Amino acid sequence: MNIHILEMPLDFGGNRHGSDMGPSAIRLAGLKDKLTALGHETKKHFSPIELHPQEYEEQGDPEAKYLKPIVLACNQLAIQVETAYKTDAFPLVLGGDHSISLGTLAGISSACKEDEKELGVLYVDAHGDFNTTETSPSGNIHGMCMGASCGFGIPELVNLYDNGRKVNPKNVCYIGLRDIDEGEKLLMKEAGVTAFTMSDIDRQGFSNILKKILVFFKTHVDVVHISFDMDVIDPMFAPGVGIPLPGGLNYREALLLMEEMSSLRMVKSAEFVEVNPVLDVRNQTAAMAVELIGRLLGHKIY
Ligand SMILES: [Mn+2]
Repeated sequence: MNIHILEMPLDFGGNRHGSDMGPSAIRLAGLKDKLTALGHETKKHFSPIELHPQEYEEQGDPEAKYLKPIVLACNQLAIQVETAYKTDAFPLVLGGDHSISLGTLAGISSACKEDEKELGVLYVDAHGDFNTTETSPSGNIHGMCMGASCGFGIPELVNLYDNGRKVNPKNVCYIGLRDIDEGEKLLMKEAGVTAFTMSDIDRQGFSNILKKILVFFKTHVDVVHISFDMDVIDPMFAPGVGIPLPGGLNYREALLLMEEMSSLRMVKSAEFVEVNPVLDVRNQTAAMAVELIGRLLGHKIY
């Protein structure tokens, strides 16, 4: 497969700086060698954005911090994701904080619309990222990106790149949730997303939840995008993230999730976000991201 690696060194969406170094950390952890060993081509690898560091940008509205530079960067990313998809390449987006998913989803959604394909999203995250400026306690856009992609929130985000929502919330499946703000919880329920929390995993068992996820996508959509926030994984295995929360997926569960999604043969794009090398220990979170990408793109043990 031809893979376009799109690096998004952008950390405007969250409070803690450092995820702008995520793409370099993933690169250093051996992404290219991993993909090449799996027989993939990685001729295109670049950053679609030209940005000043956060320190030199205006924060702007405290209810939607750094809105302007985020919208600009996400528009640039959307163009490249759409181009990759249309040339039969796999767009692999490396964050950066989760706000970049606004651009990835805008690009893939636009391509799917033209193709008349129904798009679904597997959102792998400890958090809902479904706030609006009204419900957000922080004004950080990385906590609003999924809500806005589903059509909720300020017009600058909802209409980014293309007018209206990018994905039908009924086609969105969450896994790994363990911290959701009250306001966003109501909105997620109203929108009708499917959510598997860590408690669901504890009650039903991980492999049963996996089966449900595969059935969900087979019965709802034609194309799947994976949005993978490294904070879904327990900080014991992935300490280098902006908001570490105990009680997450373990190493093997995360790898198995990617293997199963690979076997579905419907995943046409993916992003791995919130790797923060400043908070990491010996680059292990970035190394784990490389392992996850490998499993998603065909690595089998036996
Ligand atoms: Mn997130």
